[in-house]
Amino acid sequence: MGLVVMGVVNVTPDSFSDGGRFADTDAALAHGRRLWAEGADLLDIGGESTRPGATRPLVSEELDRVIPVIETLAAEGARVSVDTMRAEVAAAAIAAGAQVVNDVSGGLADPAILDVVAASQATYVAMHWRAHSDRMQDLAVYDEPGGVVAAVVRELGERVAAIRAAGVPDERIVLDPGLGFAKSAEHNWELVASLGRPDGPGRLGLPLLVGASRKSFLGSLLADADGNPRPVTEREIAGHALTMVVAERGVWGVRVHDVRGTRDVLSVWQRTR
Ligand code: PMM
Repeated sequence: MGLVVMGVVNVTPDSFSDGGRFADTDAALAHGRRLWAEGADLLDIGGESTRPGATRPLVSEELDRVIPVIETLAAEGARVSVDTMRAEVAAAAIAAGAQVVNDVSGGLADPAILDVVAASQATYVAMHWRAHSDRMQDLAVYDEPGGVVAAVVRELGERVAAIRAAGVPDERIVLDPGLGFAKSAEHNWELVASLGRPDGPGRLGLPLLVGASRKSFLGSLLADADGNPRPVTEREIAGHALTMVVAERGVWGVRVHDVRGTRDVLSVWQRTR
């Protein structure tokens, strides 16, 4: 298989990127079906917004949001991942047909999630993360030698040790540098630059997923002359350019909102190889 395209289906009333338009089950299903038809390899269903400053939903709210969507899309033949930090939600999602658990906390928020994954056949995506959204930007400090790249590799390496210790085999582990999570725009660009480099996260020897789509570091890159960031709905082309770059640098997959555009980019990329 070529590079994996993970299409984002946020079932949250407060997601920064889609304004909560897919907040109800039917709308989320319609969105998921569309992304699947456009060629997503994986639909990433999430019920907790990780927007900086967001407050957490109750477990019951998160379950109510994601489980009916996962159940239906999986029954229709889509390959589904659940975007959750909670063991209870991961277990219910796997039972409902999810084949991938995408944990932005890499097992730090709820360590029992690693046991749930180990006891299943699910693939586990472990993202670099330092704290929940209400205080993550306070922790965007990387003073150690080697800066953000060395810190992310070291901290992801610690997560890998914990994931392996829980009994998840390497064939089922994917790592993610966590662009935008406890990171400044500069930190994100440094991490992107390190992909494919011997000191980058690839050095951990596991496949990498990158989620850059619509994030604010793209908005600030494209700011207007007065310094106003490019609005979230107008960052798609920049995101596609980044997909091309990270594809060239050997990542396993990308997590994107615009599946159709991403497929176009990858068609061009693959045709040039
Ligand atoms: N970003 C968000 C949510 N989940 N999961 C992974 N693995 N990597 C990411 O970069 C990531 C994620 C936040 O973005 P959104 O609100 O647009 O979904």
